[in-house]
Amino acid sequence: MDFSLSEEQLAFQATARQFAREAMMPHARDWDAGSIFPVDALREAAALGFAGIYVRDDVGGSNLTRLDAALIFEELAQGCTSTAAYISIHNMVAWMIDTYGSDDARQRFLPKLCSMEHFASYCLTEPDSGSDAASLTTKARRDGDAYVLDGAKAFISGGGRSDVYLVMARTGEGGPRGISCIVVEKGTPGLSFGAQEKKLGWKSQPTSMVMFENCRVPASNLIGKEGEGFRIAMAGLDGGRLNIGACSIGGAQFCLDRTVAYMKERKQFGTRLADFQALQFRIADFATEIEAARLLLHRAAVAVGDKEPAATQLAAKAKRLATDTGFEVVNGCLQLFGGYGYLNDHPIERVLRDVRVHQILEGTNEVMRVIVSRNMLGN
Ligand code: FAD
Ligand code: 2MC
Repeated sequence: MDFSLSEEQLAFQATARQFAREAMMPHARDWDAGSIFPVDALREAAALGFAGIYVRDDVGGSNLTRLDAALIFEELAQGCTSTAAYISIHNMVAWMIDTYGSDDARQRFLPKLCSMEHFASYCLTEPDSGSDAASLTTKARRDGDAYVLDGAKAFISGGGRSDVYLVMARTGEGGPRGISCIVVEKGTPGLSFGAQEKKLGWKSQPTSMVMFENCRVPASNLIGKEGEGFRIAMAGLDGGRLNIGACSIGGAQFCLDRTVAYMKERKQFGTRLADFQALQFRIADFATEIEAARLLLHRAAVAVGDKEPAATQLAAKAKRLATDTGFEVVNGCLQLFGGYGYLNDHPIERVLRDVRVHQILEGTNEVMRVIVSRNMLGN
């Protein structure tokens, strides 16, 4: 086992850190307060190679590994957790098209996704199909050289703003084997959007329903083969779950660093917070838990990258641990800031609102436990 990072990894980790500090951190509060989707900053991130991190380079991708991506997302999340998480979803879609799409689809969609001239959304969840994703009912009917989609997707990140919607739709039998993965481009007649959802966090990215009514797209927009859509969606999520975990760890590290500095300054009972052993022990535990979650995440990232048989299990374990740890650490840091932690003068309450949803989306943490325990019990 080699726990050291290569020269190259250290270099793009430093690039991501610098970008997060200079181009994201100073604006994150305004993006949150104004629900601003920061298009210019996103395109700057893309110019650094962060929009197609593990997409092949012939279409503008960076051709890096899953571990590289985890390093990058941990840094970006320190700048703005919500915006980093959107970049993660965009990367998931780009990877799915790169890995399973035809050459024609790769050439049509990926260059503009890698530069973020176009933004992407991942459309799996429906109003009546959340954790039980294979029960989805959005239909795609083959009609000559087209698919015609009817149905609705719920909670779609980037909804209304994205240019490319990667939609899991039913083309065949009930259950996971009747699902296909199809690109729908913004502007297609029959594609429409619900109102923007009002959320606790993740405010720098829009979320809405995405509706299809007699929505006709070229048959060449099919990604992979008919009936492979569920497996493609799950394979995408194996990587997405790693990145969401990395975003939680980044958010937690950001808050812990600020808390340590605050404890050295803030005095009560004539002494610094840093001198209370009860509080010293708490930050020791936070640092230990972050390190443990990060290690498992990196282990899972290698497993997903190398397509190890245990990859899905490890990704589920890592997502569960990293997002639970992230939330607990950020919440603990807020406590150490006392009343000031609750005010939006400090960034901790924003990060708390942003990381909370990581325990729910890309598979709830209960679903992560379903994945892990099913494998243990053979259920
Ligand atoms: P449900 O599935 O109804 O679950 C309700 C509760 O029951 C949860 O606590 C769940 O863990 C628990 N539960 C369900 N089944 C089991 C079980 N078998 N065992 C134990 N507990 C169980 N989806 C997309 O496709 N694309 C997106 O871009 C996207 N972005 C999102 C952005 C935000 C801000 C949010 C909030 C959600 C987003 N989602 C997106 C949807 C998200 O993935 C779902 O909310 C999530 O998968 C849970 O589905 P649900 O909300 O229908 O909850
Ligand atoms: N990679 C490849 N294939 C996979 C896979 C994976 N990680 N996981 C499952 N499959 C295959 C599996 O092998 C099976 O294939 P086959 O039909 O050839 O036998 C098929 O998919 C069906 O698998 P299951 O029998 O395990 O399916 P089940 O219906 O029991 O569901 C479960 C499994 C609960 C794990 C899945 O429905 C799930 O992950 N639910 C959570 C949904 C979710 O994560 N939503 C996130 C939406 S995106 C989001 O929130 C964003 C913010 C972007």
